[in-house]
Amino acid sequence: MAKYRPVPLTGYVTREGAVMQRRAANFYRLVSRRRTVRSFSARAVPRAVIEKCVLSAGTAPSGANLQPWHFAVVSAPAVKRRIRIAAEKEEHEFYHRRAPQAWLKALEPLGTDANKSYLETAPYLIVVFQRNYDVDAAGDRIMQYYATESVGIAVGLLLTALHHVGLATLTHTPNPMGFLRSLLGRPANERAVMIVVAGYPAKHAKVPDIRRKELADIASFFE
Ligand code: IYR
Repeated sequence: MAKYRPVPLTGYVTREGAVMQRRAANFYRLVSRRRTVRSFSARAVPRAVIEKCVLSAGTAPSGANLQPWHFAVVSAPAVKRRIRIAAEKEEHEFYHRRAPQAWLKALEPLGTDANKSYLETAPYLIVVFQRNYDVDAAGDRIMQYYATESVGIAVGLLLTALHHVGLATLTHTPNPMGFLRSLLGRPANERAVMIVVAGYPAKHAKVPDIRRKELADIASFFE
């Protein structure tokens, strides 16, 4: 095991008072404009932008810093098409057979259905994989810690980064999504957890009329 050899904290910027207040307000304004979008434009997005956003996701904290994620970035039309076909097959089963009535009722205000044409229209599908164990040189398994939480944080950063650069996003979770590992040739120790769809929104994109909870509904303060 590697020994603890600390280095000085660099890159930290001290901010106080009004500056901190203003930055908090500005950041909230930025992220509160993020909406999940389900109709995308085919307009191209530079790969370099996506690369930086993926790097941003990779800055997430992770259990024992094992960084248990992999991002399969798909822009090839033929691969997007295969993902769409496989996802729609699962979604059709979900909407017409598997989903309990209560789940369908909960989804009603979002207007979702089994049609996943955006999986082909959007320029980028970022398929997020979670590594459930690692394999060392001797072929022995290395345990991962808090992989689910770590990958969740990374996806949060990915969405925030993509939103920040001016791209619309959608977190899509085909159910089940085992097909993604074989389709993308990922190893057996990885499991697909999400497809992050990214691109410009369609010109007249519509979104559901949703509200976010108030501070008092999501936080309690012990002072
Ligand atoms: N995976 C399906 C269903 C779906 C489930 C939830 I929970 C959502 O918030 C949205 C959709 C689909 O993509 O349509």
